[in-house]
Amino acid sequence: MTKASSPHDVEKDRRRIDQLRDQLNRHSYLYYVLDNPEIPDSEYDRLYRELQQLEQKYPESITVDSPTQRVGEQPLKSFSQITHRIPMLSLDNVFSDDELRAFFKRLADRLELATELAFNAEPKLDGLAVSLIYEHGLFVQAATRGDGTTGEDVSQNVRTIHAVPLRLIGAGIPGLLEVRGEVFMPKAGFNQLNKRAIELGEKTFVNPRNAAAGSLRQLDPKITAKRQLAFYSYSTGAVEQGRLPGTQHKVLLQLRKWGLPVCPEIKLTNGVEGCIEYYRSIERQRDDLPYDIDGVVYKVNDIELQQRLGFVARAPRWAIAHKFPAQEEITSISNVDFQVGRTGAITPVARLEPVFVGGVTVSNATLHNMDEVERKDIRVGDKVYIRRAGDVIPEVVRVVPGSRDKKLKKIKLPQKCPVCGSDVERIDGEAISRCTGGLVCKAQRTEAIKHFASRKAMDIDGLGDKLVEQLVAIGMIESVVDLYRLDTGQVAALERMGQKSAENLINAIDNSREPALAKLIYALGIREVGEATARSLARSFGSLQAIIGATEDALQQIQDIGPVVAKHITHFFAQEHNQRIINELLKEIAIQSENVNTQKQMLAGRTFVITGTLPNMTRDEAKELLESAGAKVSGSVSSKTDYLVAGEKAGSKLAKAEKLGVEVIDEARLRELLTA
Ligand code: 9MJ
Repeated sequence: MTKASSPHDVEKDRRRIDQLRDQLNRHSYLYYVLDNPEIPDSEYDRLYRELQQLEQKYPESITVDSPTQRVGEQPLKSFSQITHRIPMLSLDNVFSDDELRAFFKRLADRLELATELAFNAEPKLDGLAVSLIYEHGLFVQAATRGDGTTGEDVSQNVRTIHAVPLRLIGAGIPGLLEVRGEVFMPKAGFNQLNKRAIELGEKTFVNPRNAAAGSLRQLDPKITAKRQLAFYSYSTGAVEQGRLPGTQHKVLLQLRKWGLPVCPEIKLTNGVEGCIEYYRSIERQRDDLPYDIDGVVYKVNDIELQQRLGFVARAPRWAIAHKFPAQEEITSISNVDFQVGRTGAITPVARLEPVFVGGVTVSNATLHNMDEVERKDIRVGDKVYIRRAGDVIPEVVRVVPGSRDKKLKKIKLPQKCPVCGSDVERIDGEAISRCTGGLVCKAQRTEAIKHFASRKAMDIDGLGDKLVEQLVAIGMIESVVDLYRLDTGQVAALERMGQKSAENLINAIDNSREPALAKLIYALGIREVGEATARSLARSFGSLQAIIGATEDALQQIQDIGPVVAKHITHFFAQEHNQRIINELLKEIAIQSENVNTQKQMLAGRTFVITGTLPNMTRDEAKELLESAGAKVSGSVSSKTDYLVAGEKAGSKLAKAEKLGVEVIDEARLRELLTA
């Protein structure tokens, strides 16, 4: 039997409810707005459960701004329409520095200003514009932009977004405040959502923007609540019973103080040159940012000047979006070929009608593997979206819906290797099909030689991909051993080759005759043996003979080597043609001796991230030094990072490290750590 609560206990519980609600809201603020959490997620969850339990006991104490009240019970039948108090505008675009300069000139002429104008520069988030209404600090409504005049009431769904505060904090909050901003899905949440969709055989979203839109337009808020949506504020609409600061920048800082999230990358800049500098800096950071952007926005900072400038049609004269070159374009597939890689992997490649995308002309795009071709139902002749982001290989994203006007044939995997005619096999459960020809296959041989010569392997300067293809095509080399048997005269006789370049090439080949063991192992191109594994093998076994003789069990004793990699290694050395090539190769080269595990692993267990340009070494060199001292080198900063090595032009990683309190060191300090 439960004991009846005394009035004293009830009072205590109610105080605890208030306290928990405030604490949880504060921790959300620290997490979403300041990006500076004080407690781990598990502690947040514990406080949340405690509040939930107490609220169940005292339902009359539940307030609408309680963090437990984000997800409503009832799915909607449809969204109702909301007329915006002040129309929500869109932005005009420019795509080049010249167009931007013309925009600035129009501004200066209109304002008759001689001095440089100040602008607030902001990343242009690729999500959905929404308007949030706060009455006396309490969240009461959210609407989509719609056609700018009327939008849809998505209050139930926006409530589920943890970054959106249900109650504002601090002083001077207007009686009515309309906050405008972008609801978006961070890249991590998008990748996770699509990964799950693929696992469940469901349809994937084509990009984070569509995923955000699809999630916000759910009639059932429980579905929206499961999607990782975020929100950044970028302007205000209606304001009553209160005042806002007089510049765009200060308004955003004020919103942040009231508990609303604002993009951390906003910046005050001056004049056109300041804006262009900002554009370049954000463009450099683009791939590292945790969310998708499609450009930057500049807004005249002074609100009085904004008012003087006014609007044209549906866009303000005082703001402009400076867009990045489109990363997605439409073109058509003229053919599909199958390329054979170093390990025999057969990749379908789409030949395209050339299209300008992401700043370059693209005429080939990867289709990854046959599972992807099936899933996206891509056929020759289809109109497709091509995507090229950063340095990533262009890919076919999807067929343009409704564009297929005739019966196009499905793409079939060839049963024989298109290069050597050997059988093609596909291991059950793997997405990749492979040519079984091994080094009999000219394509595999060519790729193996390219890899062998590459910078991180034997580093043969001047022996680029094209030259390797040429040498293999005319039969001058069949394997890597033949490289060491070339002479200057032969090479000089090649097309587009002179005596001097031939001499340089032969010198570069000669310079690679004394490789470090780790480099040689990596250069052999054993499946799934990357640089780090090659280094571990070299360090643990000390000689090529010891590695060749190692059993799978012995190999698995090494860090990072599991049963699959161990099998690839023993399989590689068991192949007769590989044995033959290694024996021949050893007549041509002399492997530098390796000190087995004698090097002190003084940085074992430490995780480093390297960013920016270091004064005296490349990032690869720094990585190599760190790894040989036992450290782990990671690509992104997290709470697990011990040190960020930052050089010049360090970007978002530096900002993130500072935020997380990760120790930031320079090259000099890195050297100290390495020699300590
Ligand atoms: C985005 N999409 O990030 C505006 N936007 O301002 C920013 N959009 C905007 N500002 C006025 N940062 C209308 C739209």
